Amino acid sequence: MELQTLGFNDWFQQKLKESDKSGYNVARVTTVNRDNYLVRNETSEVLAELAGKLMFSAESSIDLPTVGDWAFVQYYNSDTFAIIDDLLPRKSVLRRKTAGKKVDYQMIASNIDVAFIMQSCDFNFNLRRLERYLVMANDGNIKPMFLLSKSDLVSEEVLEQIISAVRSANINCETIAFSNETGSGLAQIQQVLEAGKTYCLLGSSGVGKTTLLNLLMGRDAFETNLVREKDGKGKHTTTRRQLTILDQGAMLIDTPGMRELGNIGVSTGIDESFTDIMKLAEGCRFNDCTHTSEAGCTVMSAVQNGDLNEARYQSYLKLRKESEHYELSYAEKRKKDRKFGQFIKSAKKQFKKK
Ligand SMILES: Nc1nc2c(ncn2[C@@H]2O[C@H](COP(=O)(O)OP(=O)(O)OP(=O)(O)O)[C@@H](O)[C@H]2O)c(=O)[nH]1
Ligand SMILES: [Mg+2]
Ligand SMILES: [Zn+2]
Repeated sequence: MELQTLGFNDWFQQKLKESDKSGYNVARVTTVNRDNYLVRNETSEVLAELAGKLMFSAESSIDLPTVGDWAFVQYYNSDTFAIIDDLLPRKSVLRRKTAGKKVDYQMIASNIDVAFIMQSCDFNFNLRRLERYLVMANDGNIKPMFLLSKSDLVSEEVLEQIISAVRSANINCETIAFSNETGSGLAQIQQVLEAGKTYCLLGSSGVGKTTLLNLLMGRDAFETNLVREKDGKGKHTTTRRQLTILDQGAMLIDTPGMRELGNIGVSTGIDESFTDIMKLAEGCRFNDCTHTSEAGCTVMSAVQNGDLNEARYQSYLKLRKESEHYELSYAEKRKKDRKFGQFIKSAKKQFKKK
């Protein structure tokens, strides 16, 4: 096996050249556990730990390894154990705002080519949530695809209704309806998967992410679980992020279901996810039109005459407002962190002088 088969391409090769770490080995982070990692290179997958330097220099959890990262490592004990010294730059990231009020990001995965956003046809289908995931993928520079799982649970009519609801919401990302149960649509998913590319499964708990992974692997390698009948909610069966290499060479990252994708804290990605609105906005009288109160706003007139769905318009405004608010708070936080860093530095200097 070569590093290329694990997704190491010209982009990373260039970053490697530009770095001053030519003496190091390079390996891909395939599993993130609570206290350690698994990293994989051409020959093997081994347990790895963080170098102290990396651990202590990390300002936030986004500076630490996440699944999919390429890392500079040193091997020990006849190559059975590794220390992660540093990370190569990330080509793409999936990240979300941390839960609660804290202003920070939580990494989901990195160096992803395609994000499979999965919703099940029964209780889970929700356009507004889909829009949030799309913004997250676009923000991270990742191609999104929509997977509608459990198509066996609804009639053909209902399935058609769901798909046309996606279309009429102007969401134009590729959509595949499938069933792990009957196998319908699986061939379409298999056709999408390319050797050497990395795919990430995203979606609520219980929608069937791990079941799909097991099917694609051809065996029950990972645990899945029944969902509660009452509300169709899963119980978070998958608890860690893990990169699996399929026999045909594509890499698939399974993630624990996200209970909720609240404020996603993006800085970009909204315009790409609302191209219909961007297109309408070209006709607005003012270049800096906010589409909320201005005269000659073609976006608002499209809502009025029914060309643009009101709920989609509201969803756009809401995501934009959240994102602006979050960007401000994040910039503020980084400023404070830096100030604190400077304070510690000068305190240390003072201390040394004495
Ligand atoms: N009817 C039906 N059930 C399915 C399908 N896919 C998965 N299931 C069932 O849904 C339940 C949850 O599946 P999982 O694969 O564990 O779901 P998950 O998305 O990995 O959930 P988390 O790991 O908690 O995020 C299991 O009981 C599966 O058997 C499907 O296509 N049709
Ligand atoms: Mg799972
Ligand atoms: Zn406007």
